Amino acid sequence: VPDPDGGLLDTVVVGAGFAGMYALHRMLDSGRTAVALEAGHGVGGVWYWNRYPGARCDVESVDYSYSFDETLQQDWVWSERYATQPEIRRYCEYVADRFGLRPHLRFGRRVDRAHFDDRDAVWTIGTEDGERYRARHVVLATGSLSAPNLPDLPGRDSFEGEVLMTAQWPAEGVDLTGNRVGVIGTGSSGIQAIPLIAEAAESLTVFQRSANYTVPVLNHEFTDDDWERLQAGYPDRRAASWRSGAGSPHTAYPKDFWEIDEQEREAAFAARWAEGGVLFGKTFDRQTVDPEINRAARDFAERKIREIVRDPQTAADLTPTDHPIGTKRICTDRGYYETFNADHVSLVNLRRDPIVEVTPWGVKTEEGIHELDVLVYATGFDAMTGALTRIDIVGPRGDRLADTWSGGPLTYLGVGIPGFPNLFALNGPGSPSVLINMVLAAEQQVDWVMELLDHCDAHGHTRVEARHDAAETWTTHVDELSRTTLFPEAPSWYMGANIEGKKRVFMPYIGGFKGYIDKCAECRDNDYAGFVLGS
Ligand code: NA7
Repeated sequence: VPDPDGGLLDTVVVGAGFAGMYALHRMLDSGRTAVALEAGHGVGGVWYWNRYPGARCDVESVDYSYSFDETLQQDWVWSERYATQPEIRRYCEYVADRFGLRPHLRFGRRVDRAHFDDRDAVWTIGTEDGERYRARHVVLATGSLSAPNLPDLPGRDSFEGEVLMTAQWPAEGVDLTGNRVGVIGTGSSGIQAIPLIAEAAESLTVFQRSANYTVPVLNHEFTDDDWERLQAGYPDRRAASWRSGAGSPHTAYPKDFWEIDEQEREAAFAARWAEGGVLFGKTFDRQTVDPEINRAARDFAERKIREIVRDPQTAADLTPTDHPIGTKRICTDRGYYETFNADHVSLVNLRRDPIVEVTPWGVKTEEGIHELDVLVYATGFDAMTGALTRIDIVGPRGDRLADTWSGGPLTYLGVGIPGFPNLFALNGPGSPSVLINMVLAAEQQVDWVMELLDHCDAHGHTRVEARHDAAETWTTHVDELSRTTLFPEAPSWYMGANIEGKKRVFMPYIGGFKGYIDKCAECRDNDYAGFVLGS
């Protein structure tokens, strides 16, 4: 068995995105031996792969960045309010260099198995190329939106033109000039890419299964003055973020929706819309809880669609019908609705005119044939669990993670998984992850896992495993909390609804970042009740 690191490691980290890099940094910093195995040929995780035109984070750059090192925070200068994929990737590369991670990063390694040997309490982690690593602990920093979903459309592989996926866009870019392009999928990725694809292509056909709400991103470059103000404000901004519900310093309109009149509500929505970005989805407290507040927000957003899109049928088709606003991740755009006013852009509403098959020449729907040179799949991810269950993870009693989760994921605090000792998921199902700023979420979880490992070492425990009953209780709590909101009404990827055959359960913890931090602290302060510590 080739063991490139020649011995037993303290920890193998799977993935070198934001979470994996921070986990590796903390492990090394505390004197543990560790490597991070990464499928990509560079760091960044989703920001390594998602190179489609227009790819940009919908959380502001000054929030979607590490907070653990004040000098890093002061030294790195973000150029825009919302950073593009290339800039985020450059940031990740910079962090890898600055913290000396490179000697411990192994690129081009896609982990496909992790088996626990009960006799010596060691994990053997394998890559697709047949390498084997042995470690006491495994940290799964595999990402919540990293396992791409390529739908199994009839005739899919017969298409003779170029096939692209937003989640695996070619590094060298693609020149779409003069091409007839089709895009399937209108989530965040499709909505960011479509205006730019339309600019380049001879014609663009958008195949939409569900319309989504999108808000203009209103990005801008930072001036020197902006940056000076932002840098000075970092301590307060971060402090507010750590106390917040979503890991960023923003708050809802200061007054209750029901205490103000129609005019003030309208002004509040208009002000949020004018600020740009996803926060429109949280203009008022309880907007994703109270159906009437939600309806008011929807009415405002839907009026915007009708104001922009000239063709009434297209405007109606672009209006979401299947979910309260904000219960699917709200999208942000630059000129998305305007794109549909161009003569060379057309929208196919798949609910009225479904895809029959993909043919060598394009896409056949019930009402016609759409001839294409390029077909782009912006069809999302097997969210939250996909990256974990695609790895053959087997615990000491022979349990396979993918099987034990077939009825829905079971975790304690999103981090510990019963049946799988010494293995930790970061931003896993049952943690707030995709509902909040995932960079701070990753920092918090890594710090918490490090404390747990240090506690085990200090007390001579060589095994730590989430208790089954604690995981059941936590997972039920996660589910019950979601039911106090409108989120379960949406057929979203939060619910697993975008993947055929996937159990529909609301996967992220919706009790907010601060609420989650408190739950984790409570567990620690109770001597990690909820985990079995032993040897
Ligand atoms: P999303 O938000 O899951 O969007 C995927 C889109 O692809 C969505 O419109 C889907 O429609 C559509 N889709 C998926 N499968 C099909 C099939 N079989 N036929 C037609 N259309 C399909 O993924 P994104 O990459 O855009 O964004 C993911 C997150 O990344 C985003 O929220 C940000 O937080 C970052 P559906 O809505 O399922 O009907």
